[in-house]
This record gives sequence, structure tokens and C-alpha cells, in this order.
Amino acid sequence: MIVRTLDDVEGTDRAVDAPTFVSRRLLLARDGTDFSLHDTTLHGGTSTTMEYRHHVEAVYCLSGEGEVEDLTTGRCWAVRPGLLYVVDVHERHELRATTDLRVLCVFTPPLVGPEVHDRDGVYPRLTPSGAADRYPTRTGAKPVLLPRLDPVVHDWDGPGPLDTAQLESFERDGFLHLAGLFSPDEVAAMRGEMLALAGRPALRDSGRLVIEPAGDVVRSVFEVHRLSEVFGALAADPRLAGPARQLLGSDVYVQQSRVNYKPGFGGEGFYWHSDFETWHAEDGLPAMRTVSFSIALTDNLAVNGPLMIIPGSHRTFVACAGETPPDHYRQSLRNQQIGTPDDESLGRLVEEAGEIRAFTGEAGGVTVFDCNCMHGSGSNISPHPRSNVFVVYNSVENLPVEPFAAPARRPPFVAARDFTPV
Ligand SMILES: O=C(O)CCC(=O)C(=O)O
Ligand SMILES: [Fe+2]
Repeated sequence: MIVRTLDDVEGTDRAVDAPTFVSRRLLLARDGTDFSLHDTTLHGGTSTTMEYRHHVEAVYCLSGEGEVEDLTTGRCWAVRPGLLYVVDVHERHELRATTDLRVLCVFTPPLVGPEVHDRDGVYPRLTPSGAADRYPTRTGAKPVLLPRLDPVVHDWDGPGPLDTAQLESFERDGFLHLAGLFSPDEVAAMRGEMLALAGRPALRDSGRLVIEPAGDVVRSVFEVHRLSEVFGALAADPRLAGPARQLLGSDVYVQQSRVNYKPGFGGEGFYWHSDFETWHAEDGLPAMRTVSFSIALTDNLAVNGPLMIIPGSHRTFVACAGETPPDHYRQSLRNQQIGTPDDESLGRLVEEAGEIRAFTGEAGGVTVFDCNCMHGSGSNISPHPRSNVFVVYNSVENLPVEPFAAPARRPPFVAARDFTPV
């Protein structure tokens, strides 16, 4: 139980003096509650314009008199003791205090502590450590294109294994294709392993095994590097981990691994998305310092739903509309709808790129792509399966915090909590 008085709060960083009000933040994010609670007094004769783009707020009047206006409609209400108003859809509004006005305010998500109103009366969305969210998404607002704020290549001067030309092309396009990285024998061993995993019934109950939206066919298996020695060795293989360390400029750990089976006659596509958008919103990865390796375990053909990437799209963050419902991953791993870009943003990325690149090639080839590449793939209506194993590395200097735009973290089989470097 948390027990606290106003006196406990006075003189601490929980007591905030703003130009038009004083606020005593009795509960904040650091208390572990999903809301914050503030005892706030607006000074008589002042007015405060606010627009909580990232929060929902309830305000209950304890004493004094004033008026609140919804600036989106022009409607006004008298504020007096016993009145509650809730700013539930981020309405811009003005609170005018006729006398000193004491109100109790509840915010969700909770305020972190150091927030002050910006020029528009917005509180920024902060991480639990107090850092600003540099890639706000799924805030309920309209989609918007934001510039990338992180480097793409973090280590230009190290010993390799990628050469400067490869680093330059990765930085420009957001991807690299490495043909023939794994031998036919190695591919055969991984393919055998992948089929064995699909046949393990216990994996279904654990949630690691995802079924296609239509039918009873295996779509994906997650955390394969822990389920199988063969894939464990793959994740530790210097042919992947070496370039990952170089691109991310630090030690790396496996953030996620999965096999996407995409069987013939029925493997559904993956709609356009940036993995980073989801990993940021739902897993709390703060920065774009994560890289994926897609290893082809079957030939990837023009006709069996190959991976497609919009070149250069990794330099733009598409903040998505909508809000993340609880347990969203159960739906999104089968068919993602929240966290996908709108048509207009996608159109702009493609227009700027001038093309969409499809990654075809023989089994054993590897596509390396930046976490913020806009990518996807079509359904497989051919008889040929298109099966790829993905290993995702994150920098140990970019460990996850609380999700930026989801009610709770996803399970560790989708977003690792073991940060041991490979
Ligand atoms: O397997 C594919 O074609 C794309 C998969 C993908 O983007 C994902 O699993 O995040
Ligand atoms: Fe993806």
C-alpha cells in the first residue's frame, strides 16, 4: 500500500509551480500505478490552455469557482465543487479560475514528474526515466511522418566484417543482401529443425507458435534460438553477430527470433510495417539501434511472397494512428492492423524511393535490414513454401524500458528480457 500526505510531497520534485497553478503530484509513474494523481490549485484570475495529446485526464473540483471551455466545440461549463470533467479524446480546452480553484487530477498514462506544458499546453510523453519519447506513435492522433533521430551505421571504423561500400549502401537503403552466406548443408539442417518445431504441439499452448489467420497451418514460431540448438548456434554465428555488432556499434543481444513458414497455397502476407514502430510502442525499445537478419531457408521467388522493402524508408518514422489494445500481439502476429501505416504515408515513402525492392534469391542467402525499414510481403498462392528464419539483434546500449504506447509489455518470447551479449 502507498500512504502519503501533502506534507510528504511539499518541497520535493513532486511539487510543481507553474505560471498559473501549483500542482502536488501525489502519485507518479515511479509509484507503479497506471495513473498519476495530482492535487492542483489554479490561481484565481488566471486561465490555462491545455491539450493533452498523449494523456487522458479526469478533473474533479474540490473548492473554488471557474469555468472550463472545450475549445474544439466552444461549449463551456461552470466549474464548482463536486463537478467532474474528463478530457477523454485529447480535446484542446481552457480552464479559467475565477477564484483559487482546487482540483484533483488523474492522468493516464501517469506523468513521470518533470513534465511542463509546452507552448500548446501539451505535456510531452516521457519514458519512465524521464527522457522524452522521440518517436511518439499510437497516441490517438493522426498519422505523421517524423525524421529518424538515430544513426543508421554506428561503427564505421571497426575491423569489419562489412566493408565501407557495404556500410554505405546499408546506410543509404536500409538493407543489404548477402547471397550464399549459409551452405546447402547448413540450410538443410535448419530446414529440418524448422519442420520439427512446427510439429511440437506444446509450442501452441505456450503462445510461441502462431497459426495462420485462415486454417490450421503454422505461420510463425517465436524464440527459435532458445527452442533449438541449431537456431541457437545460428544466433551466435559470427556471420550474423559480427555485422550486427558493427552496424550497431556495441555488443548485441538477441531481441527476438522467429521462423516465418509462409507455406505454399495458404501462407498469408505481412502487411506493410516498420518493426521498430511496434518494438518501440509495445516493447519499449527507445532508439533505432536494432537490426534484423532474414535467412532464406527455401528459395525466395518472385512468386512465393518474398520480403519487400521500400528503399530509404528507414530514415522516416511513420507515427501510426490508433491505440494499442490489451494483448494486441495475439492478433497482430497473425494479422497486424494497429501500428500499420496509412495509405498516404506509404504512398509518399514509395514515391520518394521511386521503387519497392523485392528480395528474391536462393536458400542460404541473408537479407540484413534496419529496424525502421518499411517492409512487408504478399501472400503465397504458389505451391512453393517461402520459409525464412529471422534473428533480430539489439544494442546493449538500447535496452527496453516500459512500452511507449501499450498497456503492458509483450511476453519475453516476442521481446527478450535476457540481455546477455552474444
Ligand atoms: O516474413 C515476411 O515476409 C515478413 C515478416 C515480417 O515483417 C515480420 O515478421 O515482422
Ligand atoms: Fe517485420
